[in-house]
Amino acid sequence: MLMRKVPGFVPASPWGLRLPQKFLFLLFLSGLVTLCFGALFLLPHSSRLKRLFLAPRAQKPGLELVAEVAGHPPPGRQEPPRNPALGARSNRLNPRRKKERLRRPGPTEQETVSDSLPRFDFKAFQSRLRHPVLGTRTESTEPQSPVRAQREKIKEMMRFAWDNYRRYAMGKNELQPITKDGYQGNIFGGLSGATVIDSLDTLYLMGLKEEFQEATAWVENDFHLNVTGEASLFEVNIRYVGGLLSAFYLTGQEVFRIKAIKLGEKLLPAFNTPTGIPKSVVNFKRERKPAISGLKPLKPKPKPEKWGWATAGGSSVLAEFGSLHLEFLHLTELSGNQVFAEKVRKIRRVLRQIKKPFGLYPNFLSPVTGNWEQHHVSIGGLGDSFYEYLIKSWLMSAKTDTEAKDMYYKALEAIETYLLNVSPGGLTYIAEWRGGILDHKMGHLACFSGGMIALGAEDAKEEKRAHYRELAAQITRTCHESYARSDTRLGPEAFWFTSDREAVASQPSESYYILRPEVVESYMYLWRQTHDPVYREWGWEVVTALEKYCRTSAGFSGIHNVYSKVPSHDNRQQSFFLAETLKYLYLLFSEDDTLSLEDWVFNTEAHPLPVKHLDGSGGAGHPH
Ligand code: DMJ
Repeated sequence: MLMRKVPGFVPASPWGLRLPQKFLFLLFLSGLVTLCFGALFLLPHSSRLKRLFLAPRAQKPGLELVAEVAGHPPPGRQEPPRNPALGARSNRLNPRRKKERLRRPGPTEQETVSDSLPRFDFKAFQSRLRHPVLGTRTESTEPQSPVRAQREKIKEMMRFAWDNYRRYAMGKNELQPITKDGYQGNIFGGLSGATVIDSLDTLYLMGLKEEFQEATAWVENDFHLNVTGEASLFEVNIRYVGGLLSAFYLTGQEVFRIKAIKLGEKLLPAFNTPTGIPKSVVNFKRERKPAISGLKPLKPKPKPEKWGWATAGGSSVLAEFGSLHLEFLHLTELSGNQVFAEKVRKIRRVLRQIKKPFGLYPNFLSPVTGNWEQHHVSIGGLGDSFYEYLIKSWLMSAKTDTEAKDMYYKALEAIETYLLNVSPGGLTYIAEWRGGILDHKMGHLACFSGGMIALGAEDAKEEKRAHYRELAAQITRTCHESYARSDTRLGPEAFWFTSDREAVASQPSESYYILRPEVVESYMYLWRQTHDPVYREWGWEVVTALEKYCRTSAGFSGIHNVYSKVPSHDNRQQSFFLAETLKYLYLLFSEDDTLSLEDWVFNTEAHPLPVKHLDGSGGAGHPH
């Protein structure tokens, strides 16, 4: 209202309102504001106005962030696609992106999910370790020693393998070094970045700090779990879950713990079988979007279970369902959720109770009936890591899991009785058993057993210890022979013992080498047990051969024929080359207290998992 100035009249305010009028006006105004603000809550969830005025913190916190941990960025946060070849490094170096992240309102995904997890006392865990994680060696106390130079060479190989992966295939599962691109494959159910996750602990161990940070940044920003597809339970467990668990135990960074647990949860549907023996394949389903209320994600409707897969070759494989124990116990340890431990205890119960032919464990079991499906026994592929996980469960439990120990030594005795042989040329080998008939061959995969038997020798009955040490050495020597008898000094996928050949492949289809670790794995354990220099010599032969035949201009590749000096590359840099082969080689040339076997067991993908020391008498101080 405009008041004309009248002489003698003193206005009540600059606007000419009297006090009661002013009061009434303010009352009306505040009523109007309250009404408008309240109306925002009635708008649909997707309304732009609502998103503009109600910051995420004002909404039910956390849900979209939980969804993000589970694998997909929530709407509105998607960033423009980046050059996949630049991947995490570009994240790390892009300060704008960093700023954006810092500006994000509300809690970070880590905080949100951590809130629902019990606290893990990482310092207390570290204090229980007997040795500093990376040992007491420092480069300055070991100047220019030949062994240091060898270690440095292996570190250079790791850097080269990583750099090329990062350059040509960042975020893909593996590098194809000849075509210089990425390989995705279909065994991981749509998960990506197997090489990143498999490399984390090796990068950390070797002190490749910048590369480790790149890998970590990728896990934080780009490792999404909300994928669909059929995955191998075993492969996802040993590579992804194992890799994340190790990365957590080495660094204490919550992102690894959270993603390991989330991924572990995605594996649980595989266990929905009548026996509790998991299926080999787990079907990852995309998590449904939160309901309109934004409060709770919709539960997928349960589908009636069909057991068609069980009758159509749907057996579960001993090495697969028998190699979950270590990781699943740690998932329970880190999450406080007993479900993981219960699943593997159930498997153990079935295996303990089932009748075993001659004390042997066949490789195939029906998850529906709980019966063995075929009487094929092997310490190589299909059986291998089941035996490994028995002895390592004993060790990881700080020698309290006597059930695992008993099962291990009994199984080993049966293997010795029925499968062990010595060739006319004096080579000790473990054959394969088909319903009582022996195949006199060993797979490359079976060569891990030298290391396993060495590891288990120390806790055997007194009268058996020396025998197991010798057996471990003999098997490892045989595996070395399979390398020494090839033109490339690399070993074939399988080798035979017949009247006319020993420790060589019998046909081209088994003459390939795909950068596998098992032979150098055994060298590492035998070195730690005996300090016999021959294991370092043999390990160095492998380094030389890898450089000569497997190194290409853009990474390392497997070769089709170890009996040809002209390499024909298979165009794959397997993720286990970075996880295992290079790690075991590096450890072979390191001190014994680097990832000491008193503190760590290696899962079957060489990811170190800590021994559960029961007391607090660790002298590790502040591990590296
Ligand atoms: C790895 O994934 C693991 O070592 C597994 O136990 C067997 N196969 C490969 C390496 O050869």
